[in-house]
Amino acid sequence: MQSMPNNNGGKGSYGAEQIQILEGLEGVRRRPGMYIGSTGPRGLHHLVYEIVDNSIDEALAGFCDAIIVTIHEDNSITVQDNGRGIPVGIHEKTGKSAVEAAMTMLHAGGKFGGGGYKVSGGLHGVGMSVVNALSTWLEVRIHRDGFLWQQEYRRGVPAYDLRQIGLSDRTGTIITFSPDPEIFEDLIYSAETLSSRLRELAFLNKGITIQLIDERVSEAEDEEESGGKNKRKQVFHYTGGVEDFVKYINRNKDVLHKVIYYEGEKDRVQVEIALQYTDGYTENIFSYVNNIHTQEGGTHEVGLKAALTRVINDYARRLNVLKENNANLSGEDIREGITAVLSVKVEEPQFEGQTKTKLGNTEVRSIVDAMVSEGVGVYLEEHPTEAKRIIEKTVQASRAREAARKAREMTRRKSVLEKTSLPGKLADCTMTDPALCELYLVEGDSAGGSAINGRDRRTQAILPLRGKILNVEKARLDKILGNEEIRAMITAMGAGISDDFDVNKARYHKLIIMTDADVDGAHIRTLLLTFFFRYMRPLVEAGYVYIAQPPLYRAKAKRGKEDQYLYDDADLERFFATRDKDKYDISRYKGLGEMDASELWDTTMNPENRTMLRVSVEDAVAAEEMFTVLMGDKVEPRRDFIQANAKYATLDI
Ligand code: 0RA
Repeated sequence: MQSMPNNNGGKGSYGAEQIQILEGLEGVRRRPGMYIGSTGPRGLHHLVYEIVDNSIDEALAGFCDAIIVTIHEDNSITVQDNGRGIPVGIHEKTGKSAVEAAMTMLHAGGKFGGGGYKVSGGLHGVGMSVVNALSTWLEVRIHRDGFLWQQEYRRGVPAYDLRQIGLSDRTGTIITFSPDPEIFEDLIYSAETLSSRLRELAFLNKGITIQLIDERVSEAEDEEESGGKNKRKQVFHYTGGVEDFVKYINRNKDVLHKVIYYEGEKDRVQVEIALQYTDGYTENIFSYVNNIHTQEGGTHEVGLKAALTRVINDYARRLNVLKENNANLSGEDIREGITAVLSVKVEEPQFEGQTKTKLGNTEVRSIVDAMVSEGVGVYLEEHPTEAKRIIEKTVQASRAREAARKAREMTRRKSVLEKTSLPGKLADCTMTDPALCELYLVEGDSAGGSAINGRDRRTQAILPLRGKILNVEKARLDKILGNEEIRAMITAMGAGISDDFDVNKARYHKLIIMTDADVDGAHIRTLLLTFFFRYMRPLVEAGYVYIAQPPLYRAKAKRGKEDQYLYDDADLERFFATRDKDKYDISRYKGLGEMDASELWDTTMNPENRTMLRVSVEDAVAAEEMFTVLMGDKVEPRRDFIQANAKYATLDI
């Protein structure tokens, strides 16, 4: 049995060690953004992932197979696992229990483990002490060595030494924490945000069972029909790993064959890859390193793409679909309609790039390349019918791409010849610094006219769009480039499209979608978002895409000066909670076109007082799913999605 914790830990001497710890925790509280990215919803949810990651590590080490995350009614969180339990023995150097060291010392986590390799860990990898420092209250309970142990902390500081509170015949760790309102802007947890990350973790770590329990949903409520979905308790458990992940992503799509799956390990790099072609046109590759979504790709993704291009071309030549004098199929042709999930686990990942989500380890490229060659190569050999279907698809893609290239060439040549290559309908702004410039996409010519008259012409450019734009989810690039509204947007933005889109060339750093507050407006907005998500995604990822919020009502006092714009029904209700409706003239705007130039400026466009929604791609898998469902061919899932989301007024990707 391990030694008992000494009980004069924090009390007797108040030495340099203790002061250092307090300073460390204080540093975290003073600059939380440095440790968890933000103090907004993202940072709040990051606290949960930080704790869960430790349990995942324990699972990867082979000692844990069940994790339960509970959102309590007061938005405190419990993360529970059946691992070995955080060690309770005394840490020699500090004289503290190992658990106290992990909870109070920055970067202490992981060090006290020894042996086994740590491949997981959050992006920031800051550990449990940061969660502790940012919680008003944290309690840890540990089943270990025959006892149940407990310790509590207040804003990171121990309330008492680790103590035994009972006997136990099992092992595991239970951590409960309450995020600090002094730190976080909003304390409400989103079950949806947590569930999509926990589901992802369950896919990426096959065999583990992860449960999410939302105690804010009453059991009675849970009994009711909720679209066949259990809202209080969700269980994620996948024995197929990333194969199940690809099935899940493609569940609403028409696929060309069963999922191709390969798993292997070389030089202590673990690789898991699953891929499947759909009859669609978009490429969806999700890559992960140590459970972290590598949004910017990296060496592992390069290895996957290179191998795929080579293997498919080799096979196409062998089938004689590609003749001796034909050029190779390009990588993009080969990836049209593909859904792939690549998960690698690497001991010492080097993360590079703007958001530190690009893998840099060069050795990983050839390892992934070799495994994909092997996996896909063998599959094609053993499944000639499916292989033929895949090759046919890539050849068609290649033909369409050639047509698109010609169409694009035309638009390019035009812009070289004519100096004024900007679209005729664009009312451009006079300033040229992209950081200061905004492009408004306005629904309809009449609202476009008001916007042009009402704008600040120095920084605000207006592009009126007529009618509905093309649904890009159902068209290939050549057809998309044939659409006038889309061409106008591409030339106005000036940064290209699709593979040659370069966000650094964007002529505006704010692209603002301004549509009517009705069903048609919402549809146009969705079409536009689909286009940006599919063909200018870096623009969305850079946070350059916004949605304008025009008011729905205007309440003008019949006597007196009060004149108030109200943005939705909740706003209206709030306003009249303390006022008498009979005493006001209330007008409801049916569309932007009903507003004159100065109204539009005052309510929606004036940077001093407007509110806008910034579109973000928090969760690429969820966004992908949303666009597939909203814009794709299948009617059933769309109806379900719209019904399930009918209560949400706004659209968030
Ligand atoms: C280091 C060593 C050992 C367990 C853990 C860390 C551990 C940490 C966490 C955090 C949440 N759940 C956890 N489960 C385990 C075990 C060392 C040993 O028993 O030899």
